[in-house]
Amino acid sequence: MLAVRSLISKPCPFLVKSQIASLIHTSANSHSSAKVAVVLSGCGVYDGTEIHEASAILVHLSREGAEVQMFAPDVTQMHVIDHGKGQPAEKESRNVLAESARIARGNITDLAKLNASNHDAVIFPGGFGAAKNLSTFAVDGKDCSVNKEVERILKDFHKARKPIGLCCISPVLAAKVLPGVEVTVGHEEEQGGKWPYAGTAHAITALGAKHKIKGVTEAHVDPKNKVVTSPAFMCDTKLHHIFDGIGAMVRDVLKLTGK
Ligand SMILES: *[C@@H]1O[C@H](CO)[C@@H](O)[C@H](O)[C@H]1NC(C)=O
Ligand SMILES: *[C@@H]1O[C@H](CO)[C@@H](O)[C@H](O)[C@H]1NC(C)=O
Ligand SMILES: CC(=O)N[C@H]1CO[C@H](CO)[C@@H](O)[C@@H]1O
Repeated sequence: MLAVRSLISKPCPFLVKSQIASLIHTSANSHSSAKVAVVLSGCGVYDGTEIHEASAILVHLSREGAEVQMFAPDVTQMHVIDHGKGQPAEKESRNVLAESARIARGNITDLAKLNASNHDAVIFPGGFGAAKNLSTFAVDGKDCSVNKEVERILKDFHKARKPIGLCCISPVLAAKVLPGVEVTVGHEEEQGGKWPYAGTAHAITALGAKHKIKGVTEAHVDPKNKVVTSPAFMCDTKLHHIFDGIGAMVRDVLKLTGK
């Protein structure tokens, strides 16, 4: 008892400051040299990219040493939602590329210019933009169509055997475009509100894909298709659990690049 307490309350005498710094450094950076494209769909959970998910992806990619370039389609948003009221702002119209530029701190490229041969992997954060602007899933469910550029990009990375990462609602894009792919959107039952969008798992199956049950801090890897998915905000939980699940997804994507 005494021994344990003294271990906790006293700083370890054998580690000098520089050693502590080098421990932190090695654990925090595995020096990936992968070039990763991140595809955004606006700015804000109800009409665009989920901002915390985009940020978590960028933090994890930065920590692992990857080189990032952000893209978004130059199209009008399906909706502009007043996020304070949770209702459409009827007379407003916004452009997906211009809104996504907010998250990219201005450094963003038209999705039409994304060429898979210039990147080692592609990652799609979630948010309703993926279901409203990158596809029509929010309106059409299993009968959805996918933005032509998004479809081209998913097929090109898949054909080139380059990994594709998706989280939250974005796995529906892969489910629609890549027949038989395995993805997760979390659990298949609501469990008293913990998984409010559990019905999406059934839509994934209806789209011809295979759904895999995963917890929020986990990622699922489909090694055959090199597709990596994590539930993120499909789960009603604390932000750090979502951050951790996205970290697992990012690391598995980077591992599959082999860089
Ligand atoms: C914008 O992103 C590109 C691609 O990642 C990078 O090469 C360039 O340095 C960035 N420009 C600025 C101003 O940050
Ligand atoms: C993509 O880049 C490769 C290599 O730079 C090039 O050969 C190819 O034509 C490009 N494709 C498109 C659609 O621009
Ligand atoms: C305004 C609008 O609805 N824009 C597009 C958002 O994205 C979907 C899917 O690509 C399109 O069908 C919409 O036209």
